[in-house]
Amino acid sequence: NYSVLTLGDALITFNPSATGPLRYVPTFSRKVGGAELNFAIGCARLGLNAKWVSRLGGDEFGRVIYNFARGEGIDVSEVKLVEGYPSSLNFKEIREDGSGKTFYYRYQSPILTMEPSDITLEMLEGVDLVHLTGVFLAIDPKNLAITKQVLKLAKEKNIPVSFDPNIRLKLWSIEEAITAYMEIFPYVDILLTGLDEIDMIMGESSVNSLEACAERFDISQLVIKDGGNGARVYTNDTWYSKEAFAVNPIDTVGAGDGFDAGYIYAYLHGYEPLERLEFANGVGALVTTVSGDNEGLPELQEVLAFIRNEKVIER
Ligand code: KDG
Repeated sequence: NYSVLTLGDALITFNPSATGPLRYVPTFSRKVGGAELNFAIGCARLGLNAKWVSRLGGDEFGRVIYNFARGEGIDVSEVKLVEGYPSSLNFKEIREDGSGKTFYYRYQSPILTMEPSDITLEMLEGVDLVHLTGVFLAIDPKNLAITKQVLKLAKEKNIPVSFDPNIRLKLWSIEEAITAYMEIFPYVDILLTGLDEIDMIMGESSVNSLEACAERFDISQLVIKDGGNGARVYTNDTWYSKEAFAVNPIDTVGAGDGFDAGYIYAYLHGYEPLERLEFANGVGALVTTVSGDNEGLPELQEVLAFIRNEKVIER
């Protein structure tokens, strides 16, 4: 079986009990979120081995996240609970079309206790792909050094790297983000980015500028996610595109992480470019049909049935 490793922060996510402005929502469901953790859960549900490197609060909420990740079958051997650092919180506002806003209460994330020296070659033993995202970078300037340590060791071991910029402008400015990405992109083999994000990073996302970006950084698969409009990939000097599946979204948060997990599963299993996009679109679409950042992440049979439009016996 294939193994992936990811590194990142997690939060307790409070999903609103009603749609509309948060100030009118009196109750919330306590859930778990975090872009890289969502990715790891997505991979594990599809049947990959997923190792998640993180630091959690040494409080009750930290234990909720730890137990949740463990329950999903994720390798948490590199996750530590840190006393004195409360877990970070994220309150979500959700609108009728499933889109939303994020309100972070994320001041002294436990992940700030991590150092580059915490990343070792042994951690990468047996790993077939490393996946990183810009959320971890956005949390603290020091996280660039940790990310680069992972990337250097991955290169040393010839492990392919996928990266999702996951721009979070509530955590840093676009200028800070671009400066960090320019240091990361040269290490990236598979870039999984939203169309709006690559637009912000490159200044424009014309076909020419995207191809130039892939060539400049030697990115072998430049994957562009465009939500309900589908996705495309530029690889081996060719563009492939696949339309999205039509669903009624109720909570779109986490769809991009699901897409990433689906794409990486399909890539590791040798799917062709169009099949990778179709599979990833399927995972992303299913995520949006369930409330929560990761509850809708499907198991393998579920995605296969969905993309083949097979009837599933429900009762
Ligand atoms: O991609 C989904 C994430 O945004 C969500 O789970 C919370 O990690 C998170 C963040 O910082 O936005």
